Amino acid sequence: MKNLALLLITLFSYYTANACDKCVNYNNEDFKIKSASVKHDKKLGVTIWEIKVAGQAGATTPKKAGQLNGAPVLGYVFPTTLKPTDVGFNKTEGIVALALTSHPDFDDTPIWDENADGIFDNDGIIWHPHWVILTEDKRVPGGLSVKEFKKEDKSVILPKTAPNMPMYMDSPGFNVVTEGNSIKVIVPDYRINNQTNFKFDAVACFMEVNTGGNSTHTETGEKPMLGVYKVYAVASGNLSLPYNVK
Ligand SMILES: [Ca+2]
Ligand SMILES: [Ca+2]
Repeated sequence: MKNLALLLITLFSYYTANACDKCVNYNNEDFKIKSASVKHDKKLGVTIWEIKVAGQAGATTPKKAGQLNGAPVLGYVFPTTLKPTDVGFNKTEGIVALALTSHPDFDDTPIWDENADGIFDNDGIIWHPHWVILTEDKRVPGGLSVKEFKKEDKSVILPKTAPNMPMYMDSPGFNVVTEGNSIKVIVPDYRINNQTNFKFDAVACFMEVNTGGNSTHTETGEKPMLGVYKVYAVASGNLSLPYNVK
């Protein structure tokens, strides 16, 4: 835990010192975090994760890039002290985060139809959750990326709800609700191994997809497949994951 906190503080110092030109467009009150909470509702057997912002939560979504390479992704992200195995991954190094994202250029929830129109591959812009494993990554200004693996790596375990992509990312399909200054996600207890005593933080950030020219991306390429390019706000101010489930 101490090592994780140190890593996060180092990363925080790193990414505040770097800039990203196009992410400036989204740096508004909708990503200015005022508070974050995770509440356990024992009667319903769920945790309710919430971020409150100064503006309208979820009202700002990315402008289409028109292609997958360079596609923008906006996120309200909860880094946690949960273990990768608590959310259905194999044991691996990194920070388990629940990321609420919007990205109009692509759909990565093939088994969910979040806008309920009968079409399963057109929901990318609708705010939806992902479990991700974040690792330090100096190739991007935000200093973090979603952990990738080689397609042939047989030791990798992904949840059954994960899209078919070579990175530690799941599309768990939890309900996301935006209302005024609040964005919430509802997580059934059994989907987090009944853990209700973890710590967390909240981050608003800009991410970007990199598939390389002609989809030549490799996990050790010039840029990560999904990297953090700009952090707009951190609830704790220093990414120390100080908050407890209430
Ligand atoms: Ca979908
Ligand atoms: Ca749909």
